[in-house]
Amino acid sequence: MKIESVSLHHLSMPLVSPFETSFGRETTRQCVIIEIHSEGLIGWGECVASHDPGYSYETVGTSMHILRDFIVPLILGKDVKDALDFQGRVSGIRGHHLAKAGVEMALWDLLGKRENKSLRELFGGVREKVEVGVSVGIQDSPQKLVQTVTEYVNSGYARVKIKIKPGKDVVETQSVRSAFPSIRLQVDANSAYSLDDAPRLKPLDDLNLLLIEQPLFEDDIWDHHKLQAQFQTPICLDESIVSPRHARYAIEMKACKIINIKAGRLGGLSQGVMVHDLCQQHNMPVWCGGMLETGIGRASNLALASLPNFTLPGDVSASDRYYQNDITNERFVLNSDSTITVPHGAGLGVTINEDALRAFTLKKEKFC
Ligand code: OSB
Ligand code: MG
Repeated sequence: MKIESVSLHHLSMPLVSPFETSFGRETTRQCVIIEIHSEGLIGWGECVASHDPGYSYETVGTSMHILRDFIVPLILGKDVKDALDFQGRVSGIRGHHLAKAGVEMALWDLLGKRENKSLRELFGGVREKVEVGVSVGIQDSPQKLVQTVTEYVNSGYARVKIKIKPGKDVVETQSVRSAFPSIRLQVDANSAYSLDDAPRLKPLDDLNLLLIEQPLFEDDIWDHHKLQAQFQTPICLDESIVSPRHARYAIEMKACKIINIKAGRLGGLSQGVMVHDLCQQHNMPVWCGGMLETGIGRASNLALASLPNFTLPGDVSASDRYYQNDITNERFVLNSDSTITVPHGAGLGVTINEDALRAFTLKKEKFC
């Protein structure tokens, strides 16, 4: 596919409610939307870097820089065959996976549109709808948390993830568990603890949780092994798994029992498929994480989550959990069985609301 132009749209979108994690609170979400023109088709991708370097060292600022100054020159005017061809071209750029993944997504959208196949078909996905849950941010009090969870449960989510941090963990999780004795419940610490905190976190092990996500530092696969040895509840890694290699390390070290797959963190959807396949070979379940995506990234997450080893519900909630107005014309809704239907149109299977895109754009840069 000859790459004729690349546009970078830096967006800021208001969230329907603030989202607080152990690393901070967001009321608007920023991201970079990537638009690639090739052979009469337009491909769209989403770079999930946010404004601050809290989840990842990458930000919208660093990703605009890496995209503009390094990635775009490697593909503009070139014939990029597929995702692996793209990965080869950008292999000299160390890190910056969120930036790379945004472009790879747009290339997949183009490939699908050219071959008139959905991403699900291109990946070999087996499901037409995928089980999903909701990720609930840190709340002011356990009472407020239970109230918020109740609203999501009432709207049909059958799996709940709550964000925790030191001082807002055991009591909060116990409150949700007593209010909902049998709901599928999990927690996410976003690297807020160290191994010394293990005794304090131990009561979580009695709450019948599906998993405890990323309790320790991003670069601490070995300490996660030590923590997993002390817990019955599966440890799940998110931030630590930045490549298929890291997935192998975690499997070999027994650092976790479950992996959260995010194409952005791994550097592209192709890498997400590779981690899926590796985990499947090792009987390790995976699920699809989320980054508060727009309809573009959400469509790609659903396609990925249709692969067979995504056996746990994903953090891919309905559009109305995030945005009153989205940049895709399609909105994703929760089915009555706590699933969301995987798009079936060519490529990502979504169309862009150009007015909304323009309204949320802080800055646009076009290269041709
Ligand atoms: O750790 O899973 C995470 C959002 C932003 C950054 C990191 C994470 C999250 C979420 C939200 O948990 C998941 C979603 O998109 O609903
Ligand atoms: Mg996480």
